[in-house]
Amino acid sequence: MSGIQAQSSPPASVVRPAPKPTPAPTTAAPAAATDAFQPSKGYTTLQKHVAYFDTNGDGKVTLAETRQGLEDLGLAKPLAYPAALAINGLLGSQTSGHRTFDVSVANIKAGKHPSDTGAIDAEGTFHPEVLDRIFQKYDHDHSGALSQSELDALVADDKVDVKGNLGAKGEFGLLLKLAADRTKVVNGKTEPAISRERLQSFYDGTLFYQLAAKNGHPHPRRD
Ligand SMILES: [Ca+2]
Repeated sequence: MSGIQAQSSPPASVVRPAPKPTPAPTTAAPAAATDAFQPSKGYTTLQKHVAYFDTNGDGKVTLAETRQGLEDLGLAKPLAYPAALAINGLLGSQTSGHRTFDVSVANIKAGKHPSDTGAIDAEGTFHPEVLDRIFQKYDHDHSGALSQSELDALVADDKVDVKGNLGAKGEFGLLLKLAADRTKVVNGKTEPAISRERLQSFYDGTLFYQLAAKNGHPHPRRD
């Protein structure tokens, strides 16, 4: 008896299913075990937002990249370094899991704090309907823009923790400084304000790219 088993042929009456199309061979290397971006997976809105700062695309935002990114947005040099120190000092360790000033783009959702508005969910995806509710509640004159004091009221209402509350104040303060596109008169005082459209572009991750390009410093898009 031979050790090779004969292969039985299927009966002639069996109809074989049509062969499935074979996927085209790919030469792409398997994903490396790294927290660098994998663009094929698509970025969340929060990742797109922070990836603006990752100019060399290595998946980490260094202190120098944050400083440069802030300057490109129009922040004055003397303010950009302390702001970068605060941002990377807070988010570096939270997103990377060890003590570092490098912020992990892939894991930026770990840097979210409980005192935020909820317009970006835990996975880093933007929900426009939350922005609608924010405007219904805080845009008191229905002008389609939120002023400094209206944003202050929003941040105060969202306060859950002290650190997150300070972070939220800092974020909106910086946002108004860099991106205010309206003014509003509140209690007889003119305040800087940000329009619904602009706030939406902040949340959907496209605002920073637009502002820097307008300032003559285009950053590579990460989509
Ligand atoms: Ca980088």
